[in-house]
Amino acid sequence: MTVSPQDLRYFRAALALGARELGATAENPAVGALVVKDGVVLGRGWTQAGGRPHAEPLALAQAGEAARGATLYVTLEPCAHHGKTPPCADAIIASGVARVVGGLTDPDPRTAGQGFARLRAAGIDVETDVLPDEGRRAHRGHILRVTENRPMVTLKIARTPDGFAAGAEHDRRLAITGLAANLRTHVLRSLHDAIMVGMGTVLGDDPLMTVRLPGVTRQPLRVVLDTRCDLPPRSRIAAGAGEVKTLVLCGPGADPSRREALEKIGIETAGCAVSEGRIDLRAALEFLARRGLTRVFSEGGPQVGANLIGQGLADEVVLFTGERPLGRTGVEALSEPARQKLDDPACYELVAQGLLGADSYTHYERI
Ligand code: AOF
Ligand code: ZN
Repeated sequence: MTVSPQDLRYFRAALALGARELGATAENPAVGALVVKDGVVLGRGWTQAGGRPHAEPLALAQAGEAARGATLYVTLEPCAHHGKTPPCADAIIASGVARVVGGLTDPDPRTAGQGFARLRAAGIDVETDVLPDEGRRAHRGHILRVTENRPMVTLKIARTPDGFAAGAEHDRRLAITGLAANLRTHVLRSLHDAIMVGMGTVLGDDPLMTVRLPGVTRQPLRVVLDTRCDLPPRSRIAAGAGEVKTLVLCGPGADPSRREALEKIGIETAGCAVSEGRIDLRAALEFLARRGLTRVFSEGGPQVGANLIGQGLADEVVLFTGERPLGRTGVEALSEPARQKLDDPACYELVAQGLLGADSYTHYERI
């Protein structure tokens, strides 16, 4: 049996279901599952916020007895281990489904092929690796956390059409993009576990780094890369730390009394390795992965962005270009080497572009 166009349609629907809690399931992947028989969808499930229950048992429970003889579409290999929930592979076998159309093998060593193998051993007809590019995109955070000990990183850059992120010193606040692009930014934030920002941006823009969308209440963790622990207690990030979880990563030389002052107002601080006077990005990401984070949204500034791209750590890059030129010199949004790397087809693929009101966007994925 092979995968039919109809299968691909249902598999895409499962991917869309999985995306429902994207940004809220860490440290688990956001998986989607669909139970279908004779062209009728009998059950739909997706990994719940917090990572459990998993997608498959929910879809199978909805289908109930009718799952016997049906096809289960699932965007990632079903788990084979007894973790915080029993193995999904066993639930699938018990449900009596005849066929499983599955995505990529789960790199989690507790599963790593054993989920599919167990289904086959039980006589279920199993297809694997369906739509691998889409599957990798959907589960990139989980895959990178398991295979590279770091979360995936989406880097957002906003620039004027003449290439600046801000005016020169003392003139940094600058509205580059309009409402549509700003709303898109909030949606993107909401699809990540954490929002990461460098101290330059905090001092220059005094951002809030929260999701402000009607109906969205979950706030990603705010992560500030702050070598010397300079975060001003009066900054908007520090002032709001009571309501939104905030983590300051600082270097070993940071003044302990400053760390204490931040801890007192509800900000978590942690020491992190430094390289060339800045928080080492790889070390920072490894720290976040150990905390179970899988998806990080980096918003600044140009220095952090250039380093993420330079070190091969910017997995997706969303570039917003506003309509009003700065018209004078300022802070470049993208360093020359970073721009070259983005334009290099051996390094990045342009996966989407379009307009958002008067602004434009381009979306790249690391090869
Ligand atoms: C699935 N379906 O919907 C998800 C899976 O600690 P546990 O028991 O929740 O297991 C966590 C692991 O399960 C996680 O590392 C990943 O390999 C897998 N996630 N598996 O069958 C799901 N979210
Ligand atoms: Zn599972």
